[in-house]
Amino acid sequence: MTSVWKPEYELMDREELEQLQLERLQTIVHRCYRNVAFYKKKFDEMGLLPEDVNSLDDLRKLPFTVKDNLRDSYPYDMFAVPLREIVRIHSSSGTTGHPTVVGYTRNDLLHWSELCARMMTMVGVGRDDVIQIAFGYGLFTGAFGLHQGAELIGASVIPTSVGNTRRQILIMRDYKSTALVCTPSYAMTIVEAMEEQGVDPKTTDLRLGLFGSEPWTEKMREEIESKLYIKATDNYGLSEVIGPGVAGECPERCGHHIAEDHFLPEIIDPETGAQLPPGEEGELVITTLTKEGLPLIRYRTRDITRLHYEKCGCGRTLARIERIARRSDDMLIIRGVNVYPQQIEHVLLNIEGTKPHYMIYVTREGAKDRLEVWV
Ligand code: DLL
Repeated sequence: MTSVWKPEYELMDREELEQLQLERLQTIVHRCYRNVAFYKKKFDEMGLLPEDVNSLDDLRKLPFTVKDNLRDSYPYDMFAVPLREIVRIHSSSGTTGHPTVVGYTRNDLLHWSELCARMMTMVGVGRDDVIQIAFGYGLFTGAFGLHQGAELIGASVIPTSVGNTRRQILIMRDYKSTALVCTPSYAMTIVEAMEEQGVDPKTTDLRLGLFGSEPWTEKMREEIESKLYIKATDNYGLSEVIGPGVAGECPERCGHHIAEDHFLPEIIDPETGAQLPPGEEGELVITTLTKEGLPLIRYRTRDITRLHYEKCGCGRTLARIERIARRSDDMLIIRGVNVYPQQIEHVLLNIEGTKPHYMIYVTREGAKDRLEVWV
């Protein structure tokens, strides 16, 4: 059993957790209604008041939020605090045109670091680890989130960022990295490069992989584990909600514990929007319970999964989501980069001589996705 970062939350009695969730939900609903014009308008149209939320079941009454709402509020209109309260801005690709902009207050950053530390502790990261972060540092949330979490734990962080695979391998060997943080497909790229260069992975100190940001399979996990001689773990998150740190695997490997004290999860039928009972497959919807900069009510992630509430063998009481295998929209994740077909269409429409009839072919060469556009 690995250690638990915050037992008072991760092992919380469900009744107590639900009380905390309700109090936080009521606060967040008030914050959204008072400070975000989008929510005020939605609530008014639906004849709802923040006071109408008196139980967790009342969540059903509340409106959904979708990615387009964020896009239409570009860049800052969904922020619930004045810009001077925001200390960090990240963004991710939107469907067309505008990207989605996310802002963090100082408290949001503290929570985010805590959540990443929690998730990393869950797979066994400790202060003696040397963490090589091979996610791109920039607008993407992956690198910064896990970087902050690792520092909070007290591990040594090497921010190599993504790319320059030869240098990654050199650093991994010479700086004695014990954990690798990146997309599973980039881990496979590193494996292939090691094979090409005749580097024996056994000669590194690597023991752990923390992978996420794109779907991958058990088969790929087995391959990475056997070729790199590490334990490969999966973690899940999305920028709109906070970034990495939303949910992560424990050593039991029976799903990802979702940080329910910060995120209230639901599963809905993507067609009708109706809430589905635990264990049924549907779209994951998340309400943020503590966020100040960009609080979201019933955000539709478009990720398809199931929710389980049975107590886990690791002792954590937090609900688990199953590994994400697909989405309810047409977003593709190509080598960790989110791509919408509409974005490709948008580019084509602006190229003289092309017609907006096109085919997108996605193939795999080894572990690398390859996207071709036929026009
Ligand atoms: O990918 C956040 C993240 C960074 C998660 C690093 C884990 C590690 P976005 O770029 O906004 O944020 O993409 C979010 O990626 O809605 C899922 O469709 C997909 N996704 C993220 N993690 C996983 C995973 C980051 N472990 C979108 N398995 C999400 C499958 C994942 N899909």
